[in-house]
Amino acid sequence: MGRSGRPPHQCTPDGTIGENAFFGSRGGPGGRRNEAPHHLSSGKVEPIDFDADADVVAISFMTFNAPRAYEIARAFRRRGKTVIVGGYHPTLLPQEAALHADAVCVGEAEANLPSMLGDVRANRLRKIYDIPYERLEPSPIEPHLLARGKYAPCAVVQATRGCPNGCAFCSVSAFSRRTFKSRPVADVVGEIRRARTRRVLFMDDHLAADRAYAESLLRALVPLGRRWYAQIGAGVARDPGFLRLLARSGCQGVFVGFDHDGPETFDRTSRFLRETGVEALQLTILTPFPGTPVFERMEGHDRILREFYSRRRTRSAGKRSSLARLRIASV
Ligand code: B12
Ligand code: SF4
Repeated sequence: MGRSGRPPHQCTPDGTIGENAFFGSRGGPGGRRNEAPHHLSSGKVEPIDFDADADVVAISFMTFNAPRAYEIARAFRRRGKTVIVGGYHPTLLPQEAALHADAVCVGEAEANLPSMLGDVRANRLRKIYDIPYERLEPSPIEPHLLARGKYAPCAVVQATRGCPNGCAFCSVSAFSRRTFKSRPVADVVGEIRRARTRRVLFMDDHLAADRAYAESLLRALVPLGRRWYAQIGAGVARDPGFLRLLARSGCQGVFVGFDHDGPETFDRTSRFLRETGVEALQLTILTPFPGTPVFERMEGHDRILREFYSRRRTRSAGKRSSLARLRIASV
């Protein structure tokens, strides 16, 4: 439970950057400027400290919270802070994000953040940074940068990034340009061993996309005795050997996704739910995310309403009178 008495629901951000990260002028040892990040927070969990003692504010956001992220960026820039942004939405619509920030990271922070901070220091910050990153060595989050008790008490780990499947509606394949990469198993296991919690949440999009890699990771997890959760393609259900290995390695649950179209979807879904007794359910409508083939197709047919960006809440998508235009939405 968090200090507020409510369960902490927000995962600790993985990788190098939080939803808001402050880099800056807090004195380091001997009064030297300290350019390491000094606070990571989620705007949904903690109030944002607009007067933070920072030179650079880094903001990460998805499409659904872009309008709020732009408000936050404006507020910091009014206070003279340098604002850099990254994440799914800025990567997929960098020109739009550049209107609201001093610099935009397209893709992964591991490749771009050092150049961005170096250029801030040298007073030559550019608008867009798009340095590709071939490896996968995410920096584990430094726990002291997060407020204690406010985030879910589990280790957040990423073993693989990307997904080779290329579903037309999915931002992951748009972001990763359909690439898939994995970390050495020993590296992942080392990070999990060092984590102080027993629970582990993998941020991977499809942990079993490379079955041989997944099997070697699972075998290495067996002796650790951790309890873990991940997203995995439903196809593994057809492989009893893999399912046994999942169970032995400490897997407590997997998130699987199904996409259906057509009026029979509702009956099929409700029958499936009754038969399988799934424990957690997230139902979403088809959302045309920027950068995806679905978005391109709908935009080509003039079915995207741009007013999304001027609205705070967009909870509906679907037919709009006979025009059948779709609003970009997040549910
Ligand atoms: C775990 C997860 C969740 C969790 C936890 C979310 C959380 N807020 O902590 C849960 C299940 C709650 C969730 C919910 C939702 N999610 Co989600 N989620 C993910 C998932 C699988 C991993 C996120 C993650 O931590 N990745 C690891 C980090 C390291 O990656 P990253 O954030 O992209 O950061 C890297 C770069 O982008 C870059 N970067 C990021 N920020 C910044 C900032 C700066 C300044 C710089 C320099 C670089 C930089 O560097 C990082 C390291 O390389 C992603 C898919 C994915 N692979 O990322 C989907 C994803 C982000 N989710 C998505 C969506 C749509 C949602 C929901 C809106 C779904 C819904 N309809 O309700 C909700 C929103 C909930 C909320 N209020 O936050 C979409 C976003 C699409 C988009 N275009 O915006 C994704 C991409 C999934 C998909 N298949 O499309 N989600
Ligand atoms: S399998 Fe999942 S993660 Fe991979 S492209 Fe399709 S929806 Fe995205």
